[in-house]
Amino acid sequence: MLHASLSSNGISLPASERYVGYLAEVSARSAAEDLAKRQFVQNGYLLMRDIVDREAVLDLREAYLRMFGASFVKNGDFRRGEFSGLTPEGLPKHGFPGHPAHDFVRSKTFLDFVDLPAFRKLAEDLLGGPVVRVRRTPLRHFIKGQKAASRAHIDRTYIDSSKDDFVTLWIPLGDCPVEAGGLVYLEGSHQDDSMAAIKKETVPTDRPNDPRPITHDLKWMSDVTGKRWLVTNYRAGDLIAHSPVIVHASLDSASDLMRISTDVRFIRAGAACDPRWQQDWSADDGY
Ligand SMILES: O=C(O)CCC(=O)C(=O)O
Repeated sequence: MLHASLSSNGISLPASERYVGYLAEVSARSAAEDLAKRQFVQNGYLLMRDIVDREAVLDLREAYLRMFGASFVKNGDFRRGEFSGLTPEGLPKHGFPGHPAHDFVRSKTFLDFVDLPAFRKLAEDLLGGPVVRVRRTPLRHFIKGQKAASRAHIDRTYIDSSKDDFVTLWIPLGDCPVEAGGLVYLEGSHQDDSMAAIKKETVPTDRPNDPRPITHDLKWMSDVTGKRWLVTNYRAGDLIAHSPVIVHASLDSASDLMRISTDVRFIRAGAACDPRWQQDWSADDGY
């Protein structure tokens, strides 16, 4: 039982064992190890601890947050990155042109990070052959009190791909305890077609005109599937790889520590890549 009050998009998710569990961890240091590959196939995700240099991750967090000016973070501490409560005046919407995240994903600092050989190697080990990095790489940034989070979805709804040709690496850019609103996964959902049988009209949604997200109500999703949401306290240096068919979402941020993360995607070399994902990310691109 977690001693936290959890919600996603403002809807509460009971922190009981019925609704919430912990993500499995492997001690493997590389996805080339059989144990790691087996876990990825079995669970639909692979959580790896301390796989990226923690200081390099914090350097990236700092470089991004500095773009907002010193008053944005508590005590001027960009590496920790707690929200001061002060947002710069005239800030465009997150990731829209003119917002720091929009510039940052086009910067050498960011591209050097996402092009680290360790990420490519991990993807190659999981997909079992050469891969190409998908260019569109979102930078996520959630702040306490927004009651905004990623809705339950599978990646395949957003990017055309064959299930076995594609992998996402979700990388927290800083420590991200459960209450900071990291990524959560619906246990075993990569092996379950039951969602297809649920009539779309019965699904609660705060986006009736957008067929891509499944729902914003994680408790409902858990009730209807009988499955739990799996959480963890992510730390700078961790990453989680996931399959394009596992249902995932995120929790609302309820911590001063801002949740900043990126999702780096790889596709098997030679497989067709969705053309919409071959441009740099811009939050207004509609994809
Ligand atoms: O970081 C998020 O909130 C969403 C990320 C996501 O859905 C993904 O990496 O596939």
